[in-house]
Amino acid sequence: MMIYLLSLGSNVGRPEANLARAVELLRAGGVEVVRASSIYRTEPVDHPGQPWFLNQVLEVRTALGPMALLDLGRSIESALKRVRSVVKGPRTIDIDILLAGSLELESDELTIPHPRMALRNFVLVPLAEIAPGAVHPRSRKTAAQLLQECPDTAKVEKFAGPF
Ligand code: PH2
Ligand code: MG
Ligand code: MG
Repeated sequence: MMIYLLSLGSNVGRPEANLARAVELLRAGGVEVVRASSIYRTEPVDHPGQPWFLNQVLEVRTALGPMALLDLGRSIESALKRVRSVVKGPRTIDIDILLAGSLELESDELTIPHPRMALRNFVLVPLAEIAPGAVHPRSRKTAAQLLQECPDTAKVEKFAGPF
């Protein structure tokens, strides 16, 4: 079994329902949700002028390897009718793999740890809520440390939870 930390984000349609549906579809795909963070309302980064997001982080346990989990995430993104029109633009659901224990992986399709996770409050706030001691294998810093040192100034507000 593998433990992963996943980041979910949505800012199109009904974001809260999209997050819930994504969790349901992950479970149906053989993924056990161990912990779910609160849901946060977050100011968009990288591509301003789009609606604010809802973001959540999940700690999950599954027999799926990283590529199989990536495929499941993509199939859920398709099921929720994600349209890739603008890079880093609005989406019904985005499912990103942040961490997979001490695993480091770099391929054309997938990089673990997620290359931008340490730069984003919308990732680090929910991550540090449920897994403050999770270690980033490259920097060897914990999620709590990464959050303290994060230069991002985009706003992150509690929307719902803790669950
Ligand atoms: N995702 C992005 C780009 N910008 N901003 C917020 N607040 N939340 C996101 O999930 C997000 C983003 C690309 O994946
Ligand atoms: Mg993303
Ligand atoms: Mg993504």
